[in-house]
Amino acid sequence: SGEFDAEAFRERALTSLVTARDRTTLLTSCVEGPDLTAQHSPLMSPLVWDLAHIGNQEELWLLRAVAGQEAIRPEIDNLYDAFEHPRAERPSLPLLPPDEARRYAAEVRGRALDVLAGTAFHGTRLTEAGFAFGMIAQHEQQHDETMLITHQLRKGPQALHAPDPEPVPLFTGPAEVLVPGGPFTMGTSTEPWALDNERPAHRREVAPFWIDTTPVTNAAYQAFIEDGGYDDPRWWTADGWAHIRRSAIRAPLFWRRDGGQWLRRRFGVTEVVPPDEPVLHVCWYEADAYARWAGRRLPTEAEWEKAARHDPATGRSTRYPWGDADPAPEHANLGQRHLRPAPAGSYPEGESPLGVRQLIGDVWEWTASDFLPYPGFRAFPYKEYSEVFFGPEHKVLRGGSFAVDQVACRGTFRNWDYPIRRQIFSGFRTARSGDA
Ligand code: AVJ
Ligand code: FE
Repeated sequence: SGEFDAEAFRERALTSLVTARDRTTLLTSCVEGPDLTAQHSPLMSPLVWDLAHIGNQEELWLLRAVAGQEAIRPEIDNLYDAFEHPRAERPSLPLLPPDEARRYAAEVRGRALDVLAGTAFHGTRLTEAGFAFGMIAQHEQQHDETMLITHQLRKGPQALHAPDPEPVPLFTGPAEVLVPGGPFTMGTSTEPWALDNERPAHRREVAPFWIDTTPVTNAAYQAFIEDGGYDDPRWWTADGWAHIRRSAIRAPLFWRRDGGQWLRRRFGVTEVVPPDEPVLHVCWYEADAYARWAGRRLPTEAEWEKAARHDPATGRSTRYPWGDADPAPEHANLGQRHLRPAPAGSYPEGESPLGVRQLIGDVWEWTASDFLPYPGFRAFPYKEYSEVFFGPEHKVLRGGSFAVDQVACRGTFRNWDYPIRRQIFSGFRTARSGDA
């Protein structure tokens, strides 16, 4: 029946908020105070900024916007407004010290849970289906991924621990899969916690194309390096070539050549680059150049989503490649369960009807597309979530990484960043046009 189950949404909201806070607590308690207040990279905020910003956004959207409460500490709003202060500037602000930031976030959370218990979900657009609670759980998880990036950039001994993904036999399936041409439904109008930029659902015509069955591996990427890929302007766009020359980029971020092999630093540990793992920490320019070198190209965003959601048997778009069920551990590498992507070819139960693997989880996948609104887009609940980022300066990433929680991951979910960025957990797969 179409009846609204408020208890189910309350339960889902509560679980999502608790899961996010457990992760935030881990990420902000596994290092000492000085590591929380220091800036580990000009690209990132001090961890203690993320912590109080998480609390402040929750105060704005749940306590004030939904419940109409007065500000707890109105004087700190400006400090934690991401648009007031660029990341590079944040360490010089009079930020709440770690213990105060923790107390503030905890006080907001206590009140938010009271609001959740008393909310009728079929009210305004913000409370419909618990949207504001889902938005805030996603926001916290997105900052948890940001904080994990800060941990990766931090110098010093290992602070985080997690088991490695299960080893799998070397993937020997077909290297690419044909996605037939024709229209499919892109985006969503029914996913209750989908963000403004994923809406509305609309039909998209996509010509037939082939797409890699798995993300591009470190071994494949090393072949590009060994073939002189970083020294050959033929593979690079003009902007990409200028950028890698200026920045002296010759390998993915965190890689280092040692005699005959490539090493990389990963969360404070140096290891030999694993050949069968999806390549990580490449920028859009590197992904684009690799694809050209391979005689291929990056998939467009619409192609990526069709490969991930189109079910040729029904003509319907599913929520995930494996169907409509919420992600489970056998489907995908999500939620910081592991601190690395799983080997290419993992998670056969997560593959799409056409047999494409690891679209969700492991590594964010760069697409060829600029971040643009869908036809009928409406900014909600604020222009600064997506609208101010639309345009050719941001490229879309899809699918989520091992550092993405399931609450912030769907077949329709869109991420974006500058084409030079590679501290993020970014990889890619390639495509080619045609049906032959
Ligand atoms: C969607 C990951 C690009 O981190 O800048 C966090 C998410 N928005 N706080 C970002 C976000 C507001 C956003 N990304
Ligand atoms: Fe934020």
